[in-house]
Amino acid sequence: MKIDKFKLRRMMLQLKEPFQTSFGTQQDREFFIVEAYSGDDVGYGECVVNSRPLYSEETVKTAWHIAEDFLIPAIFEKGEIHHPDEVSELFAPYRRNNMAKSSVEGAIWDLYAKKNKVTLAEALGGDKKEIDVGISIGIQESTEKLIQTVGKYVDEGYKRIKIKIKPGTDVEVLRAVRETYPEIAMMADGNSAYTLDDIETLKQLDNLNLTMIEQPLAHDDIIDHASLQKEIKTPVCLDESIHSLDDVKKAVSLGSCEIINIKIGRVGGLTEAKKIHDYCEGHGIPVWCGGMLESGIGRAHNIALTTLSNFKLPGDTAASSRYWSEDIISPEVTVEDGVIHVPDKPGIGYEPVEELLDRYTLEVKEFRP
Ligand code: OSB
Ligand code: MG
Repeated sequence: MKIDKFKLRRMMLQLKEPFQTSFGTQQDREFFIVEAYSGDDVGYGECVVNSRPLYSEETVKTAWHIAEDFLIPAIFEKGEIHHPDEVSELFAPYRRNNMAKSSVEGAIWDLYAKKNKVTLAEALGGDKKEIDVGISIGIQESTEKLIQTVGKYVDEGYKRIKIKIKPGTDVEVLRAVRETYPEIAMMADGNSAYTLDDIETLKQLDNLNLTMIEQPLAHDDIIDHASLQKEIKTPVCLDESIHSLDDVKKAVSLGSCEIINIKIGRVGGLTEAKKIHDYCEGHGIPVWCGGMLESGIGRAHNIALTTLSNFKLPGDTAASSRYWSEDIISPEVTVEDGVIHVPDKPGIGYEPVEELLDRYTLEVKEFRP
């Protein structure tokens, strides 16, 4: 297939409630959408980047720049694309900028699936008809509020509750939740806020029967995480430290983690995500799909990826209504009894609504060969 046109849309949605992590609080959700046009078909990708470089080094501006000035021209220069796996090869000479790469590659994956009249899940090789989902809860103003919030999502059926922690808002808070809900699958995400100096605190988490602890130590570390994993029985899960299959191989060989969180944007796209999935499957490392507070478009990509067999643990892909009073796709993503039914329409399987896209678009730019 040949791409006739790309359209980038910078968008702004408002989260229903602020989302607080150890690195900051977010209410505005600025991001951009990539539309890839070919004949009568359009493929959609989402750049899951943030306005500020707090989670990773990329921002909306840097990712747009990389997409506009390097990635889109590389696609036009190549001309014919036979399979989306060619895209990550084409982008490989450009270092990092994974969220930018993933957004363009994602639009091409959707387009490819639509042209071949298969679902994105099928194009990736996934065959689950429904996927188990959990939810990620931000740091709350009080323990009572947290317990109440956990209760709401447990009642809604979410299969695993993730709670954000930071130094000072961790052991006591999690213990209170555990006492209230002795049975739930519960985990904590430190978003790199701890160091090995906090080892005593991290060891106390070991008594709370957590499914895992996600990225407690530095965003670029796999050495200290290996030391930590030797000291605790709770599985360590890496998020921020993993940008590629090579990173995974090193982390697994060092024993830095027992579980991997795969985010399509963080690893540079679906092709790399699938490689990581396959490698982990062969090495007995379960994976799950992380989230970046996506709009419906990014959410649809996450759902398709999660249909692969080694996504053995519930991910962070919650319902549209958990984030937005109005999502930009039809139908919205819904969760029933902790599962999402995988759509059976070609491509991402949810239709972006033109009128809603326009309503939340701040800036549009089109590119032709
Ligand atoms: O660390 O997984 C994370 C959101 C933004 C940045 C980083 C993270 C998160 C989440 C939310 O945990 C996941 C979601 O609900 O999309
Ligand atoms: Mg995380």
